Amino acid sequence: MDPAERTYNPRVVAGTLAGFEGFSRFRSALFDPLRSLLPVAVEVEAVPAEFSSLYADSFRARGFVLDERPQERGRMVLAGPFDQFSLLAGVEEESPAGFKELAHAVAHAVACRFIEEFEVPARRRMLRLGRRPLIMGVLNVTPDSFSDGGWFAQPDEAIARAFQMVEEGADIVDVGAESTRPGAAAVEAEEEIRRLLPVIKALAEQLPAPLSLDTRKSRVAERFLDMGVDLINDTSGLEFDARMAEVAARRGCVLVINHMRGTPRTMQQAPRYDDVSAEVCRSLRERLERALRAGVLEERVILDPGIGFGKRVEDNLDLLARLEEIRSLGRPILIGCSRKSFLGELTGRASGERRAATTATTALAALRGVKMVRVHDVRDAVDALKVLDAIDERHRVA
Ligand code: HH2
Repeated sequence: MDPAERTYNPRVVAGTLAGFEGFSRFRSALFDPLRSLLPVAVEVEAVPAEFSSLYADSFRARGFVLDERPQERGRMVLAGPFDQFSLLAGVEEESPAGFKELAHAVAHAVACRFIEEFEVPARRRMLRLGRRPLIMGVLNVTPDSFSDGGWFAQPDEAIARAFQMVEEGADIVDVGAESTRPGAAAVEAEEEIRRLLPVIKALAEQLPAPLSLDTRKSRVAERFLDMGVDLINDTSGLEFDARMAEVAARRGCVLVINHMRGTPRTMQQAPRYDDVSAEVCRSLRERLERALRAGVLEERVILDPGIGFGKRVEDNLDLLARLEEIRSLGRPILIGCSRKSFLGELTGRASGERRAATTATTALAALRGVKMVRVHDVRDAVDALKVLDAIDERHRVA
């Protein structure tokens, strides 16, 4: 070949570090040469002022790069390749005081961040959460839900809708009888049970998919766990009813802990965060620990950052942009963006016309390692995930 005609055609290809997260060309379950090199940055907070420069020196001595700026607020950011973080799990030195605990916590967070698959034991079956997120279909047996209030308030309609969603590809059906839309009034437990009873009775016996119950009340949870519900989806994140964690522990159900600030009635009254991702992570961590103290098995907990629950549009966007930070808690993530008002604010569309906007969030969630998406329009999510799967398949190493 004439050297003048030769072109080496050099390109940064998908599958190298630049494209590491999206593609798996050089990876397999057993062999992952790039993981060890993967650059990772970890932020920690609440570092005691008197120790921060000692800790920073200890990390530097182990080859980490430190970002000095955030230290004023007790924060520290350290960066290095994945393998270097793994080595922190082996730190044994007791000096400087407290460094060992910090090093172990950091190593744990990094190891958790890259967990790709979870097995979550539900009461009657195992939920396998892998590369493709599971689809949780929404069934509101309420007169007043923000997007579908009253559509399925009659038991027959609700039951038929649940079967239809499973036929369309829903992996789980989430039934709720109390709207948590902003400004909604609380519903008494008796009324919630009255609305749910005929629906759950039929579905627990017949639906060929796990059943989730969206409730904040332990009494309601208990009533329907006895009937065969597999998951409790507590939108208040154990805040509303102090007995909820204990009931979930005793009955051995899966527990979804959702982040909500305030109550549905108050949550949209001037919510404010300095760093929404860090604050939601911290709060979910505390609630996870509360659940564990009550006896809930860690392997049964799913975490949800609570899109729209006491958050401004920019907070929801920040959370979605930084969804992967929550993965450091080591539990699968669920998100629910379906038809929510921030999508209306971004697109100018009414709740019934937010399907395309919702689907964009489903695709994003899948690419960010979310393990479950809660949607009203199941078919849209199924189609979006099929397309992503087909693209991903082209790059997968068996
Ligand atoms: N969103 C809603 C209800 N439950 N549960 C979890 N885990 N995550 C969510 O984002 C979530 C949820 C709100 O949506 P919807 O059920 O459609 O409305 P309403 O509360 O008005 O019934």
